[in-house]
Amino acid sequence: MVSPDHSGHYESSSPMAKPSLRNKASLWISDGILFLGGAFIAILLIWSLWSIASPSPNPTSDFLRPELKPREKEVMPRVINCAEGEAHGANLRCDSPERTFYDSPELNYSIGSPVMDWDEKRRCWLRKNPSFAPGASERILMLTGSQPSACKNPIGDHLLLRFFKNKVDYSRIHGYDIFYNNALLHPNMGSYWAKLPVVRAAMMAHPEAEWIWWVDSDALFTDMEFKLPLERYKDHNLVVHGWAHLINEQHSWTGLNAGVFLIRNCQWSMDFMETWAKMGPQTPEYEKWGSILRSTFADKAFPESDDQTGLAYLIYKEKEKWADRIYLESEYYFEGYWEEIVRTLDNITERYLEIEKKDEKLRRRHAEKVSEQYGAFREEHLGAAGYGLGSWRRPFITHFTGCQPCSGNHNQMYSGESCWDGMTKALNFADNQVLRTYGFMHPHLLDPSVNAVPFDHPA
Ligand SMILES: *[C@@H]1O[C@H](CO)[C@@H](O)[C@H](O)[C@H]1NC(C)=O
Ligand SMILES: *[C@@H]1O[C@H](CO)[C@@H](O)[C@H](O)[C@H]1NC(C)=O
Ligand SMILES: [Mn+2]
Repeated sequence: MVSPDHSGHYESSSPMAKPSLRNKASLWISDGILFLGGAFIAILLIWSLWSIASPSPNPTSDFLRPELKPREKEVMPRVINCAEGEAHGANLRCDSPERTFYDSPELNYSIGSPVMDWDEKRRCWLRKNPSFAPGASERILMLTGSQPSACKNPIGDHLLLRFFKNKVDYSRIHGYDIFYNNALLHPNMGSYWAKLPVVRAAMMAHPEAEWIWWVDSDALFTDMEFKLPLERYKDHNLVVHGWAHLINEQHSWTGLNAGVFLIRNCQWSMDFMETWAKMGPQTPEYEKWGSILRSTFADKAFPESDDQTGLAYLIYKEKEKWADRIYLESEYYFEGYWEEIVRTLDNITERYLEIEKKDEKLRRRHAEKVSEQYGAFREEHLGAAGYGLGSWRRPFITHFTGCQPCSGNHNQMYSGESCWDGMTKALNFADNQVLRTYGFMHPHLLDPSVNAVPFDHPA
């Protein structure tokens, strides 16, 4: 086992983490039924909206609308009204002239200087910028990033580009904003600690977003259609992939994974981030925390305090204070260990092709903008697929824990080749779901070339 690589800022929250046990079949089943029930209702709802909205579009009348004005007229200055955007979506050209938290001289974006009354400050900003209010309670900002310098691995920057493209694709398909950071926002919080200052700053830069979704640079979406079941998290402020008994009873530092998390943009999260960050390398307590964490979580592989074990510690030791608001998601691949996933991708491709052969509406050509509709259609066929390990559903997020694309370091449990081939396979698996809306697909998962898609004439 190699030691954690501190040059790989942002890469892999638990650089050399071992796979954790994740066969909680009985838990899945009860949660699964709830979730499927919800999914079924959602499909019914979308279906009924669809049937109302779809009758006889009139292409000619929609096409060259006479009220479209010449461009010159639009650049004329106008009186700006912040409410104006409401009917048409967010107004990006208006900031309320009234004071908001941004005008306070005490404003500070850094860890170590927590904001007070954040919930009220956010609400107040939204009141003054009302075009952002519709949909605010479900709005998601995705965050990811990598180190400030070039990658040591010769193909590292190329891999990071592809991992980022995948997140951009997912975000575009679902209408989420995304921010990629590659500056070290706190000089002493490098490596896996670097994401905390980014999340903190993004909370303040995005008062319009309810959720901040951190996704590591070495994780990718392998189901471009699946959406976070936000309704399930309505009473929680932080969601991570994890298993309570592995943390609280087995005291395993891999009882959760901190490389992907969803955190609510609220005061609780401000406070939680401060507490969590107090275990980091920027504090005089860093060494002390290293030994506390290692004595509490016996399987922790290296002596330095790390964000993942720190999070597990807060869940285990400060239940009333924090854990009640932390949702340990274990039903689906909120993030999943690549080694157990990559080998299933060919079979999953086959299963999905079979479904499409049976259902003509899934083969219909469509605009990328309406992709969520087709995700809902496909869900009708996935009832028996299950979720997580052993399922033939596309895994939601595949995480290359233990393979560092940028530094090129990897856990000695596997070869570098298996890491880079696995990444290529997963990236192409995801890209096929995107490219097909553009009329093309990779013929197989290790082939960089593409073929035109024969939609209604399956080969
Ligand atoms: C913000 O707070 C941090 C931590 O308390 C401090 O080091 C920094 O100087 C502050 N920055 C500004 C611009 O006040
Ligand atoms: C893929 O499917 C084949 C045929 O059904 C099966 O024999 C094989 O074990 C499956 N592979 C994996 C990794 O699930
Ligand atoms: Mn990672």
